[in-house]
Amino acid sequence: MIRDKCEARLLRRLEENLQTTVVVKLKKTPEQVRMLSMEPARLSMSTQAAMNSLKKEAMNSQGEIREFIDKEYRSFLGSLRALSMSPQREKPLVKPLWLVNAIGVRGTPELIAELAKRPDVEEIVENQVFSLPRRFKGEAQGETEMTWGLRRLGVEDLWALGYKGEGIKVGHLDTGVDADHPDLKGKVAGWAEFDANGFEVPGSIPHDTDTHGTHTAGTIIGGATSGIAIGVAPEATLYSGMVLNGGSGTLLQVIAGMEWALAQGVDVLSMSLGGDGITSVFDEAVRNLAAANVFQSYAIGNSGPMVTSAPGNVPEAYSVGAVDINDRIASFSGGGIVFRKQDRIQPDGCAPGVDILSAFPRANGSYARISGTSMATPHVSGVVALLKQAYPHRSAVEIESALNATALDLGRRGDDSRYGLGLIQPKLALALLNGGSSVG
Ligand SMILES: [Ca+2]
Repeated sequence: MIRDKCEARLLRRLEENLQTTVVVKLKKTPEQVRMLSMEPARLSMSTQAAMNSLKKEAMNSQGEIREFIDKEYRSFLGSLRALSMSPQREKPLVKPLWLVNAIGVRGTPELIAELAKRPDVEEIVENQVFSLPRRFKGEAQGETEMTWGLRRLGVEDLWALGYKGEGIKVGHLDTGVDADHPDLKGKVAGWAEFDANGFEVPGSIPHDTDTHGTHTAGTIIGGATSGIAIGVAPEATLYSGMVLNGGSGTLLQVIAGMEWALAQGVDVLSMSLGGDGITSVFDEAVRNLAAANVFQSYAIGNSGPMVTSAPGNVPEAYSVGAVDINDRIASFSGGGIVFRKQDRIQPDGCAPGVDILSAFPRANGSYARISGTSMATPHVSGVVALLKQAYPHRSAVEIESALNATALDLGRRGDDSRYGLGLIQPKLALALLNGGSSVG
């Protein structure tokens, strides 16, 4: 039984007889099956309704297994008492999730084996660690007034129409953020830090445990105090969750951050993170965020052609590849076909991601120029914030369709595994959302 439900890597760990943190996925309830069988566009659920439904389903279906874990530990303590011994193992740690119907459990191999036997358990996976994708030092591009990325996307045309992101909430899960950076000050409206087991750290205040989060935040909401505008949506507000402590984070940490972002009511979620290959727990999380009408822009990864990273490669996310100032795809930019049903070619599209100037924590020099699909992703997130401000009643699916229909085809003709549908063209997407012509 345990072999059917656990990955090989996790089984090896359990054989080493170590306390392990795992994510236990429960079988879907009939309501969850119904939600998953519908196209996100047709669910037309409000964010609040989607959240309430997810929480209710999780609460109703997780009671028994949580009781089982408690009982198992109580009986362990009881047997020790009978032998007059003191406990030599900790109480199992349980982190209930609701964005996916799963619980995080830190426990002994025996407990995990018992959980695998339960009929309500679908799968048990390791609390996988994600590390930041490789980053590449960038070269100067001789910009004035704004970064080449903002210029290439023509964001000034949208700004001129009054769309700078006002009233739009962007979720940002990363290494943290230097919220007092002069280009970010006053724009970080929400902050939370999560530990490796997915619990929120009480009393945490905004800080960057690396430099990556401040850089990606700068591309979304950064201002122009240096004389060069760095952010696509400088009037949007950022909800920043620290899920990569010093550059790496766990599956539970990231899922907890995704739950938190949804609870903040974000319109867009930007994640410049991921792990190469497929992580099944992300499928349900991404799907449910889509059902709650959140636009998800996620990096496709920096491992080059034929490799994609999760959660960017989940069909309901908008996965982003990186191009340079000459519209050439970066050699590191990922893509390919993920072999699952309803899969399409990855990435979905691309955005400026090479030699990108943005904010760095003040302690690290305030500005830096780096390259990666991590840098392309926040460009898309910022653009979606502008489009959402212009057309607040357009759904995440409609906005994605507009980006897809107006993308500038690059590379091989048509959709391809390097550029996806091509470079996003915000002004044309705006016109399409308005019902205007997409030809420009
Ligand atoms: Ca193409």
